[in-house]
Formats: sequence, C-alpha cells, structure tokens
Amino acid sequence: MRLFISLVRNALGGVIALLDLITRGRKLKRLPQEQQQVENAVQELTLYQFFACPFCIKTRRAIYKMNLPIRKRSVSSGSPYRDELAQGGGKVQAPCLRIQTPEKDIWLYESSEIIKYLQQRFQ
Ligand SMILES: N[C@@H](CCC(=O)N[C@@H](CS)C(=O)NCC(=O)O)C(=O)O
Repeated sequence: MRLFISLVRNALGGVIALLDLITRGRKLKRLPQEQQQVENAVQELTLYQFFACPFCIKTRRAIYKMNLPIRKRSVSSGSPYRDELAQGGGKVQAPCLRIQTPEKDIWLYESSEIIKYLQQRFQ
C-alpha cells in the first residue's frame, strides 16, 4: 500500500513537473552586470529538494522566474544530501534553502518563506 501511494504521488508530481515546464513563461531579464552580481550572490545558496514534490516545484518555478541559478540538491532516499539536510537543518523536509554566510549556515524551510526571502533579496 505504501509503495502504491508513493507511486501515485511520484506520478502526479511528474505530471505537475511537466506542466510546470510547459507553462513556465519568461525569466526576469537583467543587465549583464546585474545578472553577474546575482550569480555571484547565489553561490551561497543551495536548494534541497525533491523533483516531484509540489512545494519544491512551486519554489523552483519562482526561482526560474527570478532567473536565479541556485544550486539544487536532491534529497530522495539514498542521496547523501538527505543526511546533509537532516544534520544541518534538523529534519528531512523539502524544499529547504541553505544560506551559507561566513558566520553560520541558515536552513530556511517552508516554500512560501523561501520564495519571500528570495523576492526580498533579488527582485
Ligand atoms: N509546508 C511545507 C510542506 C513541505 C512538505 O510537506 N514537503 C514534503 C514533500 S512534498 C516532505 O519534505 N516530506 C518529507 C519526506 O518526504 O521525507 C512547504 O510549503 O514547504
């Protein structure tokens, strides 16, 4: 039964991911110098995510629209990044945005909080 639920969830997630790809629309365009600054700034960010999770798709969609080339790490079972997320952030829940600062790492959970943070910083 658990396997069946997991299969249905992944199939649905795959359909949502495909629809997302088709309907994404345009990325935010910046002047080359501004885009370079953004690309430097996002070096400190990593998105821990599942491919087919609707909350992750929502977050990736916002990231795409804001034209932010943020590093992504899958936390599917068997991935070494799953342990990294569990140990660093305290739980395996995706999406989670890791913000690496010289002082400390911040592990930001909740898709809406992640999108709000990125919009405030980059839009
Ligand atoms: N309210 C959260 C929900 C996130 C959530 O429920 N993520 C699920 C995947 S869709 C998760 O990480 N579950 C833990 C797991 O599957 O191990 C958000 O908006 O980010």
